[in-house]
Amino acid sequence: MTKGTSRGKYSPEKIEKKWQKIWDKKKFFNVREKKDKKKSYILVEFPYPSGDGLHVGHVRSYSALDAVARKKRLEGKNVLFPMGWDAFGLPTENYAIKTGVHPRKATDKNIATFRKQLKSLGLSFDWSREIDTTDPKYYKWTQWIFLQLYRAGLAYQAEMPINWCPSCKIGLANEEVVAGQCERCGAEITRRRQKQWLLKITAYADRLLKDLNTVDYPPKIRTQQENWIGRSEGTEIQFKINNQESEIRVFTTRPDTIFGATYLVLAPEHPLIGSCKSQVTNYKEVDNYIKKSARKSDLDRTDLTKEKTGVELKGIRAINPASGEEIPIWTADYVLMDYGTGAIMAVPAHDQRDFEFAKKFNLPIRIVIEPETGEVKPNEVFRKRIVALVHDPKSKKVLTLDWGDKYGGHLLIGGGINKGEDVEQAAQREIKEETGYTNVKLLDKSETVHHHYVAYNKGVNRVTDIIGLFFELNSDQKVKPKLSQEEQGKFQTKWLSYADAGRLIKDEMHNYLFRKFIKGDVYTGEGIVVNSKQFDGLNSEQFKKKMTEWLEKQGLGSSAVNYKLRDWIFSRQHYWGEPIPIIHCDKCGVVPVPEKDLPIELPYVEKYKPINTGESPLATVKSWVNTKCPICRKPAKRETDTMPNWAGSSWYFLRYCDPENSQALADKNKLKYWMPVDIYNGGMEHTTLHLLYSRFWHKFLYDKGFVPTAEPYKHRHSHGMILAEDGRKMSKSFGNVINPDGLIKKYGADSVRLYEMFIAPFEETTPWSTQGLIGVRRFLDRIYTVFANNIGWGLLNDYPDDETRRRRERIINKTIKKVTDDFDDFKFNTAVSSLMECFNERADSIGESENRTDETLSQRRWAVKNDIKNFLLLLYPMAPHIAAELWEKSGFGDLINEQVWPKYDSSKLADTEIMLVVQINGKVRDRIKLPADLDEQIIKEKALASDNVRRQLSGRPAKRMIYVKNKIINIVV
Ligand code: ANZ
Ligand code: ZN
Repeated sequence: MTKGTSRGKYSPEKIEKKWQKIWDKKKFFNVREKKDKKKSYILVEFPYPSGDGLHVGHVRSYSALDAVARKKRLEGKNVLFPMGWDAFGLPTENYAIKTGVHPRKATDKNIATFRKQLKSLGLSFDWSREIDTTDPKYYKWTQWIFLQLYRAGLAYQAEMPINWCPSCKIGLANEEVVAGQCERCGAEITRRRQKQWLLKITAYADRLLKDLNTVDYPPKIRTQQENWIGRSEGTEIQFKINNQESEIRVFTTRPDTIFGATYLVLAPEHPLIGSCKSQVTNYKEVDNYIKKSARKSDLDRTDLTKEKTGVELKGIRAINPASGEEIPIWTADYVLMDYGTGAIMAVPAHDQRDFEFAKKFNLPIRIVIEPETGEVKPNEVFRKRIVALVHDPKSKKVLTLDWGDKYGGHLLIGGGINKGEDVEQAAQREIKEETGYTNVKLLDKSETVHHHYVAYNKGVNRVTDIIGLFFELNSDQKVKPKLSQEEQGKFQTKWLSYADAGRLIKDEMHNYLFRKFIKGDVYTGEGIVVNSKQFDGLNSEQFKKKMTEWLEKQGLGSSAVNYKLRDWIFSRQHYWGEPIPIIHCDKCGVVPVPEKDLPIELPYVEKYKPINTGESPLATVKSWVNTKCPICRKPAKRETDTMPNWAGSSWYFLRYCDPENSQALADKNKLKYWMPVDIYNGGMEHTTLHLLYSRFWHKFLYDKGFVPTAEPYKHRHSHGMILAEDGRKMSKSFGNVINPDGLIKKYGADSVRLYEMFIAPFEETTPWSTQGLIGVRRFLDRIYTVFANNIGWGLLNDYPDDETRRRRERIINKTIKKVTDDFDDFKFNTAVSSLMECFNERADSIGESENRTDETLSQRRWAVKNDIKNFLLLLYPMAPHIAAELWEKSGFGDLINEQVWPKYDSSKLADTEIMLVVQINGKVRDRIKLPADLDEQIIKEKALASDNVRRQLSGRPAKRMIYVKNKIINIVV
């Protein structure tokens, strides 16, 4: 800035307060249903108001969605953009235990802090709709929904082995246990049986999966939901027990391996074990084993790295329905009771867990599937071949041939079988001919592998029966390799470490043999059926179908579907949660609280410490616990478990539609107007739990006619985390948490907001950089100064000439298009950079001569009213305060938030003119202005005709000319 021309400095501290007051006072962002206006419901996950206050990670999601909301309003939409507090939960309770401050008090204080912080960012929430999940007026309806679920049979009690955190003294859902530890405190989880409330989310598994087709979630989120639900199609098969009526049902996804089932395994909790007690001769041993495994968590039991354990049930045997063979029955804790039928047929040749178990206990292993690798191709020529793997046990290396990328990369040693040779001789010969090694010892042979491939050197499709042979190198003894004409120089012999070999041997068949011999992997894929009597030769797919049909006919089995999804453990033994509205009466049993008595409010408690009985602290409040049975009026007791912190957030988006309603969770017409949520943004960590839980509740409410849509959210987006400046996760313990308050004070809310949108692609995790924030602040400084000056000098109604108009209109229209599209695609960072480009568009690149650098003139590029209007409108959603201020200063009338989002004129987007850079031997010698998209021949002539070029060439002829369209021409002399 030249001194004296400054029309004022950018002071966000003044501007931001001013506009926040104006917006607040006029209630611009408060909405009501408007029949004639299209709605848009934009939702950000509401925060847990922790004692730490907001951090910059929260701000990322709020800023972005606020920008979307503001833009939608300018686009004429009636926008619902609400905020509230997900305020029940352990941290507050733990804080209360530590400090003695009542959770209610602590929560109110934390909410006040969060609210103040959010307001200082100037986020355009409809604050009249603020909700708090711990407010009895709110949780009355959370309890009400529970009662509806209970009536529908979807809430039930069961004695469950639960994950127990001995430090928090709380039962945890599986998803709250991370690698065997409590998600909150890190303590080692133990198991404990306890009566728990569960919600039957599994009843909705199929619909939760199918209806993913009706919503628009990013693929990553969709896949996570699908995997969590974990639909598995298979067959249930009955195995009769000899000399007995009873039978064992197993669930398998591989009925094609039934002839390889050499034993059965029951989960230790399987009821059949108890009912066969009298026949089991070693029952004591079995019983001991059952007791031991009851102490382990599912995670421990299914951990692939842990040594398998188990006990045979001696005295009883099962009959394989396909082979008629008698096989032993075991119990082992790698089989879980709550998946499938709690029993499996073990196929050690084709299942890794069964394989390890069988090896340990010396059970028979029978191969019934031969691998089929590669793709089946037409006109295949059949061959028999060998593949040899030579390993050096001393150096732990594998001998490979590197054929280069074109011919399959790293492979083991392969070759044909000559007349009169057996496979071992063929392999020995190939090893010698191709690598020269002569002193190797055979260790193992594989089953036949049916491999389909293209023999590149011959150009034919082949199907081969391959036998893999596993050799050990005895010594380095070597002769000169004897290569055929075709092999000469085509490959290099290489010794690879096991790790490299696993990675570099890409061919499916070679890689399988490597894993089989070196890692002890079994073949778990599908293939060709063998050792299965009349079914030999079928492929897995055909045999699966045939076997299932046959079993069905015999009444011995049927196809079945299982889900990984478990019912939702809904009880917590804690104080700071919604009381479960149930009364236990000695006479009437479990009695739901009558709806008219809701809410069941949390009583005031002096001590919050969970008690060692595993009960909630509420159990100690006698005056609350003791009540009357609603049916028989006799003394009864209240349920003392509370709901998990996922309860309140499972329906909050509905309450925002009608937050004050005391008659219903929300008015039906209001729900009809606002639902579904159009855009929902939240963290990736909520993809499987919160998102599934809330979809489940919503579907239930839909079935009961309480909500108008089958799905709650139309689009879902997820933002990446913001890490601390040191690249680590922000955490109190590292002391690296970045609080936005100081930054807002120092740099302004607009800078913080704009920076968080600019920081990286929205879904990417990225570290914070205060330097980056300062850069964005500078950008706003420059906008303010340039615009304020131009306003001061007087804005122009029109461009000085047609030439300038064309140029400026192109830039502005392009930017409108880019920002509009980027907002729709959640590409906020590139929206910001296109605004920066638009603002900075340098004089030379828009066709002004290079020496016109004087600031006053270049600043006058921003003198035309329309340009300024459009630019401010594009800036407004992301940096609303400064845009509002400059709008007002420009005297455009009304407020910027009452304007219409600019539209671009697509006829003005094309580059009509280019600045062609002319180089001679790579050095820039001239720039010439030309119409875009000229014929290459004309371009060449124009370039050679330039005065500068002619002078430089001084008669030398051009050898070649290289043209980069509309950009550069390089003359080579
Ligand atoms: C025989 C078999 C042969 C199996 C084979 C696999 C490979 P998904 O896909 O996850 O559904 N299984 C069944 N119930 C189980 C339980 N309660 N606890 C532990 N394992 C159980 O897995 C289904 C497979 O997991 C089933 O198919 C069964 O093993 C095992 F070559 O049966 B399979
Ligand atoms: Zn009663």
